[in-house]
Amino acid sequence: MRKIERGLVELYNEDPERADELVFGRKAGPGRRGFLKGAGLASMGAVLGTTIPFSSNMPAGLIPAALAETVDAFRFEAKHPDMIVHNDRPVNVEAAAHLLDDDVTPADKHFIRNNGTMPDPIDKAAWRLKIDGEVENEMELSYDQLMNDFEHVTLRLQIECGGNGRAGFNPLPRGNPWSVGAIGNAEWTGVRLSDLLRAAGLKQSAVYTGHFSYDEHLSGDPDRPSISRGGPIDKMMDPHTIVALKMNGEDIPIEHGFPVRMITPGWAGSASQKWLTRVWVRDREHDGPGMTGLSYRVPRYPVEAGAEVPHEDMMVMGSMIVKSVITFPEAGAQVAAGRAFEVRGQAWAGDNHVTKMETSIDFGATWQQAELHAAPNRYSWQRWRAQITPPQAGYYEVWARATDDQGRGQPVVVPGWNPRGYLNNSCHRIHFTAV
Ligand SMILES: Nc1nc2c(c(=O)[nH]1)N[C@H]1C(S)=C(S)[C@@H](COP(=O)(O)O)O[C@H]1N2
Ligand SMILES: [Mo]
Repeated sequence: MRKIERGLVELYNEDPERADELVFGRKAGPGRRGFLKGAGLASMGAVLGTTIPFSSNMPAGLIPAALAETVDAFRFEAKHPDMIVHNDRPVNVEAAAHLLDDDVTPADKHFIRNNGTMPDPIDKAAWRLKIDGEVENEMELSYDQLMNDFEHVTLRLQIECGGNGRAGFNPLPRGNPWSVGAIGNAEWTGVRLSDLLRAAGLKQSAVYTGHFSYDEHLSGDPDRPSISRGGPIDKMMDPHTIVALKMNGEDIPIEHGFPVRMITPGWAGSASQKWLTRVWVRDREHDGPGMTGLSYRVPRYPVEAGAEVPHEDMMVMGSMIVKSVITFPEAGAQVAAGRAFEVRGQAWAGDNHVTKMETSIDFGATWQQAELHAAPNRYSWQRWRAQITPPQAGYYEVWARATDDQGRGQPVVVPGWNPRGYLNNSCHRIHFTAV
């Protein structure tokens, strides 16, 4: 277990004004910081090891990304050593941003989010998928039937936890304090859920699905599902919503849902049931664990940070929103002053796609357009690249901002607070030093 000193970060979280005063001295003007001098320069310099050329642009209260790094890490077998483990019961592991540099996320760099137990794998031959509820013909399908009787598709699909970015909210809502790495874009092979639902024959009354699985609730109560979410029938009939049998061409690893899981790409990851055993077609919004109260729901109207929101004013989340991550260089890189170097990453936008990518190295005063690649298929993330030249030696941050085809961009600051801390799509920032 590795611990990093984060006294200043704690201070910023608890009392940002005092922290700012300590580090930057008295404020230079409304919402602006002065140039680092005196004690501020000394304390920040000691932490960062250099100066901040654009410090006068730095919004007051903003924690330099170099200080906002993750604090604890211990290892989880089968995952890359740089993965960040938030919890071991249930298992919750996210990727450090630089691990997301592959266009296709390998299993050892894909985040894990469990709500219940990590189940023992069940035999493929014994496994069944039941499709029941508002259908003409209830079905029970074997693994072999899914392998042989239905058309297969192979797609790169993003799964992002609804709470990815939660760590940025203040006050911090309960739940895993995900940074930016609860996102993956593996290549999944399986059958379209729409083909299965058509084979079962949807009734007119079919409006929603409820998904079930064989992992157990942490209480050990076998009648209590760990999580059981679903989605509206039009999303479930989308040809990219699949019942997956393979991850990156191989059996799905147990932690990602062996032998069969759903992928509902672009929506909160919780709609992608792992260890799938049943799709219950319903005549109303599903009401399993994870569908009601504050879970995977957001207020119908903006609320102030820390507000208590009546459950009836909450609505189920749909698509995730536009977002991007800087995957290269790794935060803290050292580069040559005055010389261009490549910065790159991935961008995605839930049900939409990304149409513009920009970077800034002067705390958002100016933005440069980056090169943006098209997705190989809908619901895959998109690669972006930029050439960046730091004008002189010192401490810098790269900020990255994606905009989607609806014209919606990522906010620089953390967006609207909600009780469980979903949908934080604020710009990812990393620091680097030019020497
Ligand atoms: N059966 C089951 N499916 C589940 C979960 C779970 O706890 N149990 N967690 C969900 C959540 S909240 C997310 S974000 C995704 C994460 O998928 P991954 O662990 O393969 O990355 O799985 C979803 N499917
Ligand atoms: Mo999640």
